Amino acid sequence: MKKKFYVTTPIYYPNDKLHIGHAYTTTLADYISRYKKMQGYETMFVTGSDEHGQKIQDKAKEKNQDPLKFVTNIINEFKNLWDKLGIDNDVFIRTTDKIHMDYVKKSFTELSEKGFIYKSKYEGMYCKTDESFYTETQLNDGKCPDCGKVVSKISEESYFLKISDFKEWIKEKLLNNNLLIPSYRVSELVNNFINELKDLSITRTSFDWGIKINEDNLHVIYVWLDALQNYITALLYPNSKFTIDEVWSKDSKVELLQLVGKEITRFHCIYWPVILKMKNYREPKVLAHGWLVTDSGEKMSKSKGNVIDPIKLIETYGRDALRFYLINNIITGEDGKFSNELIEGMINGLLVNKYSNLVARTDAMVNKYFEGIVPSKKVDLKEYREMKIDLNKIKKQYITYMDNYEFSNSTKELVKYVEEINGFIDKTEPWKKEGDELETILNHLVNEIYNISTMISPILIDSYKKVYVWLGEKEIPSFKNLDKDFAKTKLSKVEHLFSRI
Ligand code: ME8
Repeated sequence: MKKKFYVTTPIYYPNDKLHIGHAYTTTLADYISRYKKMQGYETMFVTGSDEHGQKIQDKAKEKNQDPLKFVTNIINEFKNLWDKLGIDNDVFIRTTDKIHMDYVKKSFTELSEKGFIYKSKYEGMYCKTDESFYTETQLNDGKCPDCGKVVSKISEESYFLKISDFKEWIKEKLLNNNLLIPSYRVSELVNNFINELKDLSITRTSFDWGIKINEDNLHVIYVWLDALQNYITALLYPNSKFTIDEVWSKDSKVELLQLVGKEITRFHCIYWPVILKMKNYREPKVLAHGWLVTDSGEKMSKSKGNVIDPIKLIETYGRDALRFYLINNIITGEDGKFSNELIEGMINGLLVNKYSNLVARTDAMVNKYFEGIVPSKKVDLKEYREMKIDLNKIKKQYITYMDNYEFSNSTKELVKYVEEINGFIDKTEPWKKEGDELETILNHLVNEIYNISTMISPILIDSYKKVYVWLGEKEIPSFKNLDKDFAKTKLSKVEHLFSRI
C-alpha cells in the first residue's frame, strides 16, 4: 500500500489580498507535497480561507458589501495567485462552505455533550486585528504583543472550552512528543502561555458574521474554534483523498505536516491538540516558520502596509525564481529578508550563472561537436573521478534534509552539486578537448543535468520540464529514475531557463 502524506497551510483571512508571506507558507507546503509524491507517497494538500469574524464583517461594511460577496471576490484572487504560483493543492476549504459549517456546529454540540463546554462571562483584553485575547501581563505597554495595535477591554457572555483541564497534558506533549518543530519554539510556548493557560472563549454575541450554534441563537462561534477545524472538514470535501479517520484517528498511519507562521503557533500547538484530544484524535505535527521581513527587519503584514504583491513578482521574475528564493534563501524556521535586490542577486548569481548557463553551454557544445546527439562515455576521466560525485550520497543527504523539513538546507545540497559540475567544466575545458575525452565529458554533463533537474523539480516546476523536453524525457520525475545515461539521445531545442536581470 502507498504511504500517505497530509499537508496543510493556515487558512488565510480574506480581508485583503494575499502577500508574499502567505505565498511563502504555501510554497513550502507545495514543495514538500511534490517531493513526497516523488518519493512514491499518495499526498493530500489543503489550503483555504478563514472567512468569519468581526474583522471581515467590519471590512465588508466599510466597502458597503455583503460579507459573503466581499470575501468571495477576494477568494477568487487567492485562487488566481495559487494558480499562478503553481500551487497544486487538492482541496481549497472555505469556512463559509456548508460542509465545514455543518461539521463545526455538530462539533460544538458533541463537545458540549462531552462536558467540555460551559457558559460564562468573558472579560479581557481583545485585539481585533489578531482576533485574540490577551491577559494584562501578555500585553506590551498595554498593546497587542503580536501586532502592536491598541487592544480593547471586552466583557460579554460567552461559551468556553475547558482547555485548562489539559494544561499538564499539553505541556507533557509539547516537551516530549515532537509536536512542534523547530523544537526551540517549545520552551517559548511553555514559558509564555502554558503556565497561564485559561479556558478558551469560543463564542461571541457582539457580531453575527460567524457560524451560529444550534444551542443558543445569540452566539456565533469565535474564529479559532471555527478555523482550526478546517484541517478536519477538508477531509469531507469531494476532492479529498483521505478520510477523517484515516488522518486523525489515534492509530493513523498518515504522515502529517501542518505549516504555520510562528505567530499562530500558540493556536496550533495548544488549542488545536486539545481540541483533537477532546475528539479522541491524534496530535498534530506543526512546523512553525519564521517571518518574511523587510530590509530593515520589519515583519511584512497587511496591517503594517509594507507588503509585497507576489503576482507582481511572478510577472517580473517568473514563478520558478520566486519559489526558489523563498525555499532556498529563507532559512526554514527563521525570519528572512525579501527585497527585489535580494531576489535579483539570487537569480543572476545562481539560477542564471550556475544552472541556466550549465544547460546552455552543454547544449551548445553537443550541437557544435556532435550535431545535437549526446555522445557516449568512452573513458574513465580523472577529473570526473576526482570530483567524487556520489549521487547516492547527495540523494541521501537531500532526502534527510527533506524528511526533517529543513527546506533551505535541501536546496543548498543541490546548489553544491551544480557548483561541482560547473567546476568540472572549468577543469576539463571541453572546448580544448577532442575524441573520447570530449565525448565522455559531454556525456557526463548531460546526465548530471538530468539528475540535478529531477531533484530540483518540486521547486523549479517549469524549468525542469524544459530540460526534460530537451532530453526527450517522458517519465515524471522520480528518485528511482536518477542516474540515467542519455547517450545517443538527439537533443531537442532547449527553451531558455533563466535570464539575467
Ligand atoms: O492567521 N512572513 O490568517 P492570516 C511569513 N486565519 N509568513 C507570513 C507572513 C510573513 N510576514 N505574514 C503572513 C490567520 N504569513 C488565520 C489562520 S489557521 C486555522 C487560521 C503567513 O491571513 C503565515 O503562514 O493572518 C501566517 O501564519 C499566516 O500567513 C497568517 O495568515
